[in-house]
Amino acid sequence: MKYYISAFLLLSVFLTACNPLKVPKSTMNHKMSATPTDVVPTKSEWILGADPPQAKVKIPISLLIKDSSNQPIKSFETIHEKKMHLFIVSKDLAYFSHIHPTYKENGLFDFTASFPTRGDYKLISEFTPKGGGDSSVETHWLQIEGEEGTAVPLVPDKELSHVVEGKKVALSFDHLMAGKTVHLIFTIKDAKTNKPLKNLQPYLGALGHTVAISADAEKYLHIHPMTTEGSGPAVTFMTIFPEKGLYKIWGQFKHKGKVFTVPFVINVPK
Ligand SMILES: [Cu+2]
Repeated sequence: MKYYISAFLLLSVFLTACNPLKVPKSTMNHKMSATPTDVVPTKSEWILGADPPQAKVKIPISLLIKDSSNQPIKSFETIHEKKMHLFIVSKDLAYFSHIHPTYKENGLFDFTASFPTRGDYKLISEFTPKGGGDSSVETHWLQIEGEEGTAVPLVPDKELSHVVEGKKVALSFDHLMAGKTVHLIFTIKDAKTNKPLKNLQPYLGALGHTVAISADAEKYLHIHPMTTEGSGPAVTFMTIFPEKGLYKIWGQFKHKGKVFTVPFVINVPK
């Protein structure tokens, strides 16, 4: 099997528990001799430009990335066209945002974010210090004041098909089980005509990006497609869900110059 990865490799992926569970790049390049994950240990300092931070207001936020001896890390690899990818989710996972902080200097990244309602939000930053083989992740919980929203319960989708911005997106799996390699297949059609979309465009250097976060927001997976070729209608991703339970998944794709995001809630069995 082309995409087979060994038990040894799975083990090495699990050992990086605090980092995104991802398949090492060498496997993504379809080589069988996968190198173990190579993550540079980091620390972070999050600096808020508002105290207390309020909902519905643009808040400047800085993020300082340091090495394990508290020195700023100064250079970063450009991965998928950016030096840092940052995801913001609300505690109930109803809110999702994917942004790209600006690198200033001396380990400092800047961005602004506005939060829809009062509550707790998790900020998940992903970056690769120069020379690191795999990405490092730094996260931060942020408490936002202001108007209360309505908490949305996380319920598994009855049907794995959603219409978003005129696209009908279906999600399927080959073998969904915790701790096992799974292929996620997104199939994208035009919602009106039901015709498969064959002209998807690369978004940030890949045909799509998928993020999966566990119900408690503790487990984070950033998944890229199996190949860099193709343009739809099917886009296949491979990952390993570390534990059973509920996960929310956001698939992001680009069509006619516009990025669209399609969320799913799934229950991963043991
Ligand atoms: Cu990104």
